[in-house]
Amino acid sequence: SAQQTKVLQHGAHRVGKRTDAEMATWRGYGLGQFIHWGVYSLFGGELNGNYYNGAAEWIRSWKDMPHGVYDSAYKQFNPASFNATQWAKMAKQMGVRYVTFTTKHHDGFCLWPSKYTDYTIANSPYKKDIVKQVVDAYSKEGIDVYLYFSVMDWHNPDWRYDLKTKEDSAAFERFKLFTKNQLTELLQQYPQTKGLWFDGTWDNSWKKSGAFTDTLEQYLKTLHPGLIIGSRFRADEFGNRHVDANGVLMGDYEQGWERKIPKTYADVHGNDWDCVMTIPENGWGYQKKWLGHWKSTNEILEMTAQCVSLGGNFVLNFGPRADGTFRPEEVTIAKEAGDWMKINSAAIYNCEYTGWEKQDWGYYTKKTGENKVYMIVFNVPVSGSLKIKPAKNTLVDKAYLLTAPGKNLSLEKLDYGASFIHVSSTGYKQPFVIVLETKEGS
Ligand code: FHN
Repeated sequence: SAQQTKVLQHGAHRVGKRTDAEMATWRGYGLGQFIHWGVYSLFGGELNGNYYNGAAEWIRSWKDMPHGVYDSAYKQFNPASFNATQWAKMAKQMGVRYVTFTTKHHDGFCLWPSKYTDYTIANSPYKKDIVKQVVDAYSKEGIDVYLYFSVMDWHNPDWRYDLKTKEDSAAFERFKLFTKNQLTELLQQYPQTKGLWFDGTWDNSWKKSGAFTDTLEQYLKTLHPGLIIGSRFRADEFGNRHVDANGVLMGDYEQGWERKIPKTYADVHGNDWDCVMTIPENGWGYQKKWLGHWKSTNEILEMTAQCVSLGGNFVLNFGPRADGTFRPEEVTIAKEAGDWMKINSAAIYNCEYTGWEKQDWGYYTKKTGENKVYMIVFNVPVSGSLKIKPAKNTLVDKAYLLTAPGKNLSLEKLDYGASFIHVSSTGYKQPFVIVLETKEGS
């Protein structure tokens, strides 16, 4: 059927994935860390003994929160126990390969000494540049750094949700320049930055600025070749976000997978993508009380495996306390996930979608550029028989536990191109990995 294609000036400028080395690195990360830290961490979702039931980093917008109280709280932001090197070492031990750090969340407070506003870390009792410490410490550990930046800014008087009057437009012109200046400043001050992670870009004011957002994205990429920017940044000239009026992704990867994971490969439309996830049900900044379910390490590992099996990365959020320390639950998860990754990361790093039919025991991943498929096994059936059914023209040559190379597992052939691998049916506390060496053939 004939497809209606609109001629767009500010739609996608590329169809399909980026093919450069920077993006290949991004694609291979597998596991990442997100950190939400700022003035909201001082409250931890609480004010005078009452708990806000929204996400803790949104507490400024709670009806019970006087703006004056929130907006002067930075005068108490003095993270005596903050040690960026310790943060980076914890992340390294966990096995994450990139971090996304909040330079400025919706409240507008800047964790770097921006010269375009006074509402920054430089004017807190702490004074020192936090973004620089994070960028330096993580880069030193070999973890790539991405800067989270909220365009929506509750502190800047020129921010507008919509442009309804001339006055709105004039204010928003100033706001756009402010945004461009801050982004330029970040890239110039922290040249190790690999990408920008945008947020707070959903309001009409921004959606009506398609030409500006497009030009700004191109400018940032010229300033910083290789820079990675997801689909949350800009809008086309019709105000479409993520995908343009022709349904083509705008941005280097799909950024819509927040607290949700695609179920099938068809859901990702051939795009690069990552999933950002909270440990509690919702809430990114520090929350004194985690209400409801919070995820176990095995659930987190399963989400990681699921994302990688569908060609994406999994990014787990941490919300440090205002003093710069992590709550014990997060420390434990980082440690346990890291212990698992130490043994099994071969099945997570530089892996991609296999195209093999999913089976109930877990997830397949494939080492990019190699004839190696991993089975990350979460659910062993009571029979102990794990079914595998390779994609067309693929045969399994050998199977062995990742922890016992050289000790081949026997493959029982079934008559429809499938096989069984028989394992013990009980006794597992954690997922395990079986390596399949494959070759062409049928
Ligand atoms: O409103 C924010 C929220 O506080 C948090 O930063 C998340 C992280 O992906 N992004 C926004 C909601 O989409």
